[in-house]
This record gives sequence, structure tokens and C-alpha cells, in this order.
Amino acid sequence: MADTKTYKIAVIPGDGVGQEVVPEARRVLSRAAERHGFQLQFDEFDWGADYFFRHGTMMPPGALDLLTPADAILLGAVGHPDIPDHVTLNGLLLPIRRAFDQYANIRPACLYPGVACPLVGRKGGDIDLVVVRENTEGEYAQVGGFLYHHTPEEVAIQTSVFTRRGCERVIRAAFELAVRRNRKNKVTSITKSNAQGYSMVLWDRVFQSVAAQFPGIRTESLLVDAAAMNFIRRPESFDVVVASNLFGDILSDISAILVGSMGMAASANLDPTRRYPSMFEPVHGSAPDIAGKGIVNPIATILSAAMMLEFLGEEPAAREIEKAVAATLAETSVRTADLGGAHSTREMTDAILARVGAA
Ligand code: GGG
Repeated sequence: MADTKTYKIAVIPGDGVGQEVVPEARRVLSRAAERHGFQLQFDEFDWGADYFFRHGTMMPPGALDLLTPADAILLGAVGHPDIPDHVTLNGLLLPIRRAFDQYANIRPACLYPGVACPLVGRKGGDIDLVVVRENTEGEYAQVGGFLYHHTPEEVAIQTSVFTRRGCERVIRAAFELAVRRNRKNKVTSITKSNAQGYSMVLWDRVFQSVAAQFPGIRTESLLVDAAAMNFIRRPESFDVVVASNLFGDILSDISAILVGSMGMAASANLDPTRRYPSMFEPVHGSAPDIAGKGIVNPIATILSAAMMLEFLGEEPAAREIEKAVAATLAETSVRTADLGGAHSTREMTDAILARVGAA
């Protein structure tokens, strides 16, 4: 008899609601594994704000070495009201993305039947786009410094880093995704190259050269301000949208709210070469305002877990989870507060679990 396939999953619940959504995603993952005949070996790490209060760092020295053997990483959220956000983000999330070369941050936004869209006249299925965000350089490269620190003459310099290689590989990942999706066969590139005449002009040039290798894919180039407007005005016209680290971060919050809630926005930080483990996380942060109340929507993390299974090659299990989420949303009787209901995090997961494999 063939050995049962076992995947090693490093789990970092992190802070705030991360502690609540990750156990729910694990319940769904375990059910999917049981149904589809593979095993998941979870290895949990208590890194984040509480670790910071005890040790002065968000994760221990050698943390990345501990993650390296994993097949994938499942992350909850990072952030705490008593720690500056740049400390939490640069102490955990960004180092993992960079060290493991997770250069493509995939952020889908799909308007599910049964979910209200804040835009008038849009119904389920009308919006189905993916933001592909460059994830290792650009505006988040953390290159810069202070001069005359903490004096009235203080100067801060923050340099964006755009490499030809970095632009090329994420733009290529976006085109390949458009081919795989086979939906509108369109990639939209976002820059601000009228104002940023070096970095984003390089991006525009690289976009044109990669586009030439995908003649079956239509292209569009938008300045980020026009893109923000058009996400609201004509969201149905987008398919795959590729953007720099900062612009992708901002636009994917807009697309998340257009399809109902940040509580449903999933994401994958991919190293498409598979040299390092990829990381899967809800787009939302630690949400201290609702943390500990048991009311956070677990769907973003559950859908991120489904993206993880798909990346690991367990497509049928991933599709089953997505269908269970879609069926639960379409049925409309179970809703967390972000969707206008009063059900708990656990009740939302229970409703999804009840539908896993039911379709
Ligand atoms: N779910 C991960 C999380 O806590 N995200 C909060 C955040 O600030 N993210 C910034 C980013 O994705 O670059």
C-alpha cells in the first residue's frame, strides 16, 4: 500500500484575532485531509506580540531555520496596540516573505452569491479579480535611514527598490495566472510612472516585454489613482491586476471590501519556484477592536488554507472547501458581524464544515 502523503505545516497564529481564526482553519484543514486521504502535521510557533513582550523580538534568532523544513506556513495576524506597527510588520511578516523569496502575493476578490456588495447593482459573480502584489522589494524594501535622529532637523529617507528581475518575475506570475484562470484573459498593470520616472518606468518597460510573450492575454496599464477609481466604477472589468508592494497592498484592501468584507479576503505569499515554503494568511490584521470576542469572520483564513492545499497539489480538497464556503454564504442564514449577522466565529466554521463534501 502506498504511504499516506504527509505535509508539514508551520503554524503561526500570531496576534489578536489571528489566535481565533487559525484554529478554525485547522479544523477545516483536518476535515479536508481526512476526506482526501492525506495527513497534515502541524507545528505551531508562539511568535508575535506576546513573544515580543517576553523576549524583545517578534520571533527568536534562528526562527527562519525552524520554518525552512515546512511544506507551507499558515499565518494568522500580526499587530498589537502597544507595539508600533512597523516593529511587528518588520519583525515577523516581512522578514519571512523576503527570506523565503515569496515574491508573488496573490489576493483574490470574488463576490459570492448571497453577499451584499457595497456598490449598487452588483450581484454574486459580477466581481472576480485577483491582485498580484510584488512582495519582496518595491516600497517595502526597508532601505533608508534617519539623519539627525530625534532632533528638530531630523531627516528620514526611504528608498523604493525596483529590480528588473523583481519586476519581471512577478509580472510573469501574473500573466501565467491569467492563462490558468482562463476567464477574461486580461492583465492590468498598475504604476505611477508619470510621477515616479525611474522605478515605475522600468516596471512599465518590463510589463511590455513580458506581455509580448503572452499574445493571448489582453493588457491594460493604469496609474494607481485611476485604478483606485476604476476598482469602484468598473470592478467587473478586471481579471488579474499586477502591482508593486505598496500599490498592491492598498488596491487589495479596496477589492476586499468591494466583495463584502476584509473578513473574507484570503492571500498566498508564493515562492513559485518552490525553493522555500510559501505562506498563506488572511489579508486582515490582528483587529484588536474585536479580538477575544469570538466574533471574527474565519472565512479569510479558511480560504487561505484552501489556497495552501491547492499550492500543495491537493486541488480536490481545496475546491471542496471553497464550495463549502460558497454554499454557506449563498444560504445566508449564518453570518458573522462583518456580514451583518450575529453568529460566532465557531458557528460560521461549523456551518462551513457541515457543507464540506456535501456538494
Ligand atoms: N494577516 C497578516 C497580517 O497581520 N496583516 C497585517 C498587515 O499589516 N499586513 C501588511 C502587509 O500585508 O504587508
